[in-house]
Amino acid sequence: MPRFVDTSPPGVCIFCRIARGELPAARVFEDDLTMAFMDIGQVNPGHVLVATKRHAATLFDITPEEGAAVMRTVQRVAAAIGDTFDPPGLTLLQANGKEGDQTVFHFHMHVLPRHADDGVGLSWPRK
Ligand code: DGP
Repeated sequence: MPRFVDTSPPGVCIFCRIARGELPAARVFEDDLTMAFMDIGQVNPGHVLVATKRHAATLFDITPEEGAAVMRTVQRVAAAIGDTFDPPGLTLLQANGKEGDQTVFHFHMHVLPRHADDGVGLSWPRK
């Protein structure tokens, strides 16, 4: 199974700092294993990240329980995005490794509302 290098210096992972409450974030949901907060970059309005609370760098570092919990939270968040923004489409993205476009090495999934001609294409997640 391929694994990817965690490039974040020990102890300074941004999402661990958000999980500990050391960095501000617009949180929209949390449970025992996961947290959901607005992406600082907002590719489209309502762009949310769902992350594990525990530090796990990539897909290969989460437990099956964390994976299931992340998808439960993704479904909740997607429903809330639907109620709030009523987007006609929704894209999920989960990046692994530098070459896979991962920039924060703490497992997370993007939940992104989509609209016709919103300019989000193959260059996702950056317009
Ligand atoms: P990825 O490239 O898939 O690893 O996504 C990382 C995302 O994390 C990127 O869309 C921007 C977002 N991000 C980076 N730093 C922060 C931060 O300090 N707060 C929040 N809310 N989001 C952040």
